[in-house]
Amino acid sequence: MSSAKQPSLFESEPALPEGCKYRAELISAEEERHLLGQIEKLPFKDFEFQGFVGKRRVVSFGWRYDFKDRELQKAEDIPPFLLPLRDQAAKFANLKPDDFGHILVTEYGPGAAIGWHKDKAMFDQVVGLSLLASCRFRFRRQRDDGKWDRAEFIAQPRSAYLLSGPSRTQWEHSIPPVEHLRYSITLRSFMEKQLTRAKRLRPIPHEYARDDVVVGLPWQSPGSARA
Ligand SMILES: O=C(O)CCC(=O)C(=O)O
Repeated sequence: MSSAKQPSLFESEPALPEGCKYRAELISAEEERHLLGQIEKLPFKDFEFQGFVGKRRVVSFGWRYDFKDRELQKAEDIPPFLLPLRDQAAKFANLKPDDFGHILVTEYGPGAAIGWHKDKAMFDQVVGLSLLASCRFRFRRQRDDGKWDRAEFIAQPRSAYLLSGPSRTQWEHSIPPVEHLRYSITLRSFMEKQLTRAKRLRPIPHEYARDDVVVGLPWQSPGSARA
């Protein structure tokens, strides 16, 4: 499906936020199997942020955001098996493959979730691919009257979503606990100035790096922050 909106059963169901695009079956079942075969071998690390260990495990490539030093740092090069996917994601997002200088692979074991957050301001466009199992992908944005606009879609295995424009910068997103093992591959482009600045910094070698942050669990009360 190339539209930004999934079929709506109810008139009142909100459309997806502006700048969000969903594409079912971005990759084939065979491509998914191949990716999973390679992903299994990755040295995932428990997601950890300020002493909290989540049920997610992550690996970063290209660049990573260091939450302690609050800056981009060089990570292991993007491995060859992810390059064809990067090409497909770039086409989907109308970008060049090289624009995606950062790729995060996340493993969600049953019960794992990601809390409400926006991606860090240094990132620009975001493409997320889902593998193996589906999840609810939820959006929220607080209105001036304090109430929340909400939207969501089901991210099916092999599908991709794009977050750009307001869906990326104004809306927070979260994924409630998944029932079955799910992997996601998140490709992020950079705001130009941020990457230029990061490149001036001395690259810190990382075999594979931890990344990401939970900002309040999805079932907790609203707290706004950037992840
Ligand atoms: O797993 C996903 O599709 C979402 C990942 C995400 O929101 C993040 O890593 O910031």
